[in-house]
Order: sequence, then C-alpha cells, then structure tokens
Amino acid sequence: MSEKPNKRTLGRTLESQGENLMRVTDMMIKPLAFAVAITSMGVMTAQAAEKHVDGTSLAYEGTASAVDAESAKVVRSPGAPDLTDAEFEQAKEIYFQRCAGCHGVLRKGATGKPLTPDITQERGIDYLKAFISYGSPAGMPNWLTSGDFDEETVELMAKYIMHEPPQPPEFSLADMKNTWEVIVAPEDRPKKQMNDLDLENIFSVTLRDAGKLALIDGHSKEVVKIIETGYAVHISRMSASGRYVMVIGRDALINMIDLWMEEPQTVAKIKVGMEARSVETSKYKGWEDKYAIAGTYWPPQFVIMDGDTLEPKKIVSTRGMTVSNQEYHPEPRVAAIVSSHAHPEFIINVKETGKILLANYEDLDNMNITSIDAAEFLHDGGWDGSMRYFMSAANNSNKIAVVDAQDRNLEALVDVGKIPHPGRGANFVDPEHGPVWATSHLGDQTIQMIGTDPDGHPDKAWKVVRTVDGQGGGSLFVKTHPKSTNLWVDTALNPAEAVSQSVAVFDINNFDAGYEVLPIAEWADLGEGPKRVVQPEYNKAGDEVWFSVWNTSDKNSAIVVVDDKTRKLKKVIKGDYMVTPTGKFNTYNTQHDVY
Ligand code: DHE
Repeated sequence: MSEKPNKRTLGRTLESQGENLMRVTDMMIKPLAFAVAITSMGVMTAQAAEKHVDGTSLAYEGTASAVDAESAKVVRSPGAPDLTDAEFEQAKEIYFQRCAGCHGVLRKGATGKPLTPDITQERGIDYLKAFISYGSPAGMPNWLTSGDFDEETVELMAKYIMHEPPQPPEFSLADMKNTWEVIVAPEDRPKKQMNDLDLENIFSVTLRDAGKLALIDGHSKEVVKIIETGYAVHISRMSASGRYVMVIGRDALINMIDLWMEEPQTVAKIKVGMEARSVETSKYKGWEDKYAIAGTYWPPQFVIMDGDTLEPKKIVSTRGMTVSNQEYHPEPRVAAIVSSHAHPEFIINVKETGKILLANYEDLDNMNITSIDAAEFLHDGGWDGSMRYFMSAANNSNKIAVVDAQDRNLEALVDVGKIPHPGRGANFVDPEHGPVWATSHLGDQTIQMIGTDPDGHPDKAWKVVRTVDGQGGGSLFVKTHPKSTNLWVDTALNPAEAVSQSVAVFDINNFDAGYEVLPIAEWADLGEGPKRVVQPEYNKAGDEVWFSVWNTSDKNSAIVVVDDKTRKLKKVIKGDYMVTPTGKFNTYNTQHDVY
C-alpha cells in the first residue's frame, strides 16, 4: 500500500472492510441471527429480518472512514459518563472505522440515525447498549451478538456517543498546497502522444486494497502500466481531451496520469481533504481540460483546481440547510460530480442536504452557483442520452432527481424503487417508450426505465415507463452501449452467492423474454472467496463487456471479458497484480459519457 499519513489505521481499516461486508452478508443469509434484534418498538422477528434487505446497503455504506481518528479533537461533555483518555482514543477509532460511514463523522445522521448528545443522553446508557448489542431492523448491525464487540466495547461505545462528537480538522488551501506535487511540469510534458497505445481503448482498473491502479489495453488485455495511487481508489474520470486519467482514493488523494508519456505516469498529485469519492474535469466547449474538480466527504466541500497541474484554486463549503426540514447539516458530503455540456459548470450532488449545485467556473472570484433543491441522500448518477439532463439518485429518498443542465433547474423528481443505485445509469431506446435511462436498486429486485425525451415522447418523460424484475436486490450498477441490444445488471451485494457471483442480461428489444444469467465468477475459476461480480463496463467498440470478480485481498480476483453479441466468455484477465479490482473505466466511454 502506498505511503499515507495515517497508514497504521488504514491497514486495519482495509481488513475490517472486507470482514464487515462478509459479516453482514452472513447475517442476511442466516436471518435467525437477527431474531433477537430489538427496535425502539420491541423485538424484531426472524421473519421480519428475513424480509429485511437494508443489511445490503449497510454492507455498502458501513465501510470504514478514511478520516484519521487521531486527528479528531475530544470534547468531554456534561451529562455524559466519564471516559479516560485511552478509552476516548479507542472509542474514537472504533467509531471512525465502524460507525461513521452511516451516522456521519459528526454523528448528525446520514443513512444511520443522528447520534448527537441531546438525543443519546436522553435515551440513556441502557437503551444505547441494547441498541448497539442487538441492532435494529432499519439496518443497525447487532455488534454484540455478531461477535464483533464484547460487552466492554458495547459499554464503551454507548458512553462515547453520549459525548460531543470529536471533530476532525478542516482542510484549507494551505493544507492542500502542502500536499500538492507537480511531478512533470506541463512544459516538460510531451507535445504529442509518445507511445503507440490505442488511447481510446484503455481500461483504468482500480486495484482497491493494493492502493494501485492498472492500465489495461482493451485489445490485447495486457497490462500497460501499474501505478501507485492513494488508499482505495474509488473512481477514474477522463479529461475532456482524453489525455489525462484522474483518479481519486477514499483518502482524497488525486493522481493525474498522463497517457501521452512514453510510459503513462502520474504527472501531478494532491490531497484535497481527508476522505473523498469524486473527481471530474471541465468539458464545456472552449474550457476543455482548463479545470479539475474534486468533492470531499470530509471536510464537506469541493475544490476547483487547475486542469494542467491540479493547483488548488477555489474551495467551496457545502455545509448548509437540508431540503426537507430546512435544518442545518454540518457535514453534507459531496457525492457524484458531472461536467455540464450546456454551460461552463460542474454539477455537484450534495448528499445530506439533498441539493444539487451548478458551480459556474467562468469567474472563480465572482463565482455563480445555482443551488437546486432535489431530495436527500444524493449519491450517484449520469447523463440521459441527449446529455442535457442529469439523472441523479437520491438513494434513501427512493427518487431520481432530473436536472435540466440547459435551463439550470429541477426538471422532475421521479419516484422509483428502494434505494436506487444506477452508477451512471444506462441509456437506450425502448421499443415501446422511446429514449429511456435505466437504474437498478440496492433495496429491491427491480430495474426501472424512465422516459427521457420530453420533445418526442412528452407523455412518457420523467415517468417510470417500464419495470422489470432482475435477480434480486443488492444491485450496484447497470450498463448498456449505443451499439448493443443488451442491458447488464449486476447484483454484487445480494446475500445469495449464486446471485452476487453472476449477472443478469436482458434483451432491450424483448424484455418480456426475461433475463439470462451468466455465471461470471464461475468462469473466472478463482477458488475460494466472496467473488462479487461488479460493474459492467464496455470497450470502445461496444462489442465486449468487462466485469470485475471482486474477491477479498488475500484471495484471487479477476476481470472477465464477455462477448456482447454471443454472451459467451471471451477472456479471463488474472495475475498476482489483480488485487480487489472494483471499478474499471474505458477511456473513450468515460471521456465521452457513453453509457
Ligand atoms: Fe462507490 C461511484 C460513494 C461504496 C465502487 N461511489 C461512487 C460515487 C460515489 C460513491 C459518490 C459517484 C462518483 C462520481 O460519479 O463522481 N461508494 C460511495 C460510498 O459512499 C460508499 C457507499 C461507501 C464507501 O465507504 O465508499 C461506496 N463503491 C462502494 C463500494 O463498496 C464499491 C462497490 C467498491 C469500492 O470501491 O469500495 C464502490 N463506486 C464504485 C464504483 C463507482 C462508484 C466502481 C463508479 C461507477 C461508475 O461506473 O461510474
């Protein structure tokens, strides 16, 4: 793993993430383990637990925070049981690793309930201990009965959350500049491509737990280069020119990789905060590659950087009022960011406030930001086929927010299934309903198509025009390609192994025929492990689909390439370097927003 300020914590974090995912899944497979789970209303039955699917989303969102627990300052609070310094430190570390993903760093609540002292002190220690021990049907794990915590740890955590939440430090322009490194200055970079790679068909593959990224040639399937990155790269995005790959890790480190160098390499890097998930570059005509932007989970802000060097220019806080209760939220995390093609703007999802910001980058000193009220817990999303409308999942509101990037306003809020999770979604022309954009769901088995053509099909626009059942809940990503008639749906977090290790594929011209299941993990022939099949991604030609077979870091993983037309196995890419592949991003499709 690459060098990081809080390496000690992160090592353990990585292990616990894998374990956490496995543990929650276990509980879902054996619902009796939930039988004693209590709620504020009483005891939860095994039957209720069996129906309950939120364990899936918990496994997804409950991963450890990259924020360094040691950096958060302890505040002792009146009315809370005393703790020694050592106990505080221990509890803080456990909280950041196990609890912050759902309850938020400042415990103001996200998908988990708020845990501020006004609430926790009123509930009292016995209630808190029971809750931590046995969990709840709303997704709180049963930390004691699962064997993760002993009685002492339960008591420690109950006491800890009765104190004010320790706040990690802010991250200023000076802090960013301290981490900023231009490894090859723009004037020293090549003026033309210095290698003979097909730069339109490279896959940038996250090797999550190795702290690395693999660039793989889409034709030969050979590794072009393995590049050291930050901790757990989350996504790659392409610069508008297609020359630079921008990758961001959970630890908020951005690597800017120049594909024109004889051997592609990192030419600039910067840490923009303590925890992050999103990066993008300016794509509006005349502004290509001028700026880059990154959004952070902690601190809650985004930063606009120089597109050639990553020099940080402008930081904007996202703290503010929620759209529903108009209540102050101290920690609204920045989720997906896309680059507008209609105006020189970035479109930014602010998760906890439910606001979508249109940040205009024409004049950073007099910055114009349009704030659109959408719905809470905005997460991922992508463009409709015309690239005028941004389709964004407000996942715990069970809605898709549609932003008109041209008119800069909210076009619609569409009710969909439970916890929509589209990735960037999938665009195609439905034989009955015209142009649609599709999403699958973490919380149910449905895949839903929303009409996206207000001019040609006004009666269908911004309505769910078709719902089909897939293999089950726990779906993270759907994908198709303009040249394909297949719609691929993963179910990576489904509790049943047979489902999480395979994908469903629909014929978009014949949904009535149902779906075919391809046993992707079995094809990879990897031996033991969870082997979750995640994130379909097309090659440039649209005739191959690549799937990650995501195993734990101590076991073998692979990428499986499927022929799109025949739906037959084409190639298994594996090797010692293939550690926990998660996302993979085709250069051309990512650059041009083809999905
Ligand atoms: Fe992701 C996209 C956040 C867990 C793999 N993930 C995103 C985006 C956000 C996000 C905000 C959209 C970025 C954009 O478009 O600008 N992801 C989060 C979380 O907060 C969450 C729930 C918990 C966490 O602690 O990170 C989370 N994500 C995961 C995983 O467990 C996955 C499966 C494996 C991993 O890397 O940890 C995962 N997320 C991905 C991938 C994308 C992504 C592959 C990009 C999909 C695409 O096609 O664009």
